[in-house]
Amino acid sequence: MEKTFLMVKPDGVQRGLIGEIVSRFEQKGLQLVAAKLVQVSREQAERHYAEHVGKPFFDNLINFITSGPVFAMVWQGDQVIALSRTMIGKTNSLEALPGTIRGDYAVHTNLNLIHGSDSPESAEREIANFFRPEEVLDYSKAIQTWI
Ligand code: RTP
Ligand code: MG
Repeated sequence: MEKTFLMVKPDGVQRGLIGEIVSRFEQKGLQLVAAKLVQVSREQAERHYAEHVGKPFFDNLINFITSGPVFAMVWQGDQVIALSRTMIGKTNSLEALPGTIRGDYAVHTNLNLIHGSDSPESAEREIANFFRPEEVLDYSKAIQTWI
């Protein structure tokens, strides 16, 4: 089963949207296998966003993601990486459609509430940057036994 790293960013935590965001993935039928509130260090943030080093928005992005606690999660499910990116919505707030998390709650590209891994390689690297292997639990949901 595929896993992805999802993270409610500091703006989502500040705005009290953790429950709403978790609820959407639960209601979709995805499975939560790890979660914790984290104050991200600069080093951890730079590892997380390593692909963006040198881009004009990099410093702002690191300042933002370290500005307050984030809610880090690992979710599991069939094609969960692509599915969760669809549910999150486009990066650009003007393109994030209503019905997506960003489309419903975010008005600015830099305050876009939630991160989601964009590939299996990113997911593996990002999960390892936030969770020890034993923090990612393995349990079955009853519904999965008969589909
Ligand atoms: P994320 O990694 O945070 O889930 O967002 P994403 O995949 O949708 O977008 P990505 O391209 O990875 O960019 C990471 C974050 O950097 C900010 N950004 N600003 N042109 C810009 O000003 C620009 N491009 C990206 C966004 O906050 C984005 O979430
Ligand atoms: Mg990204």
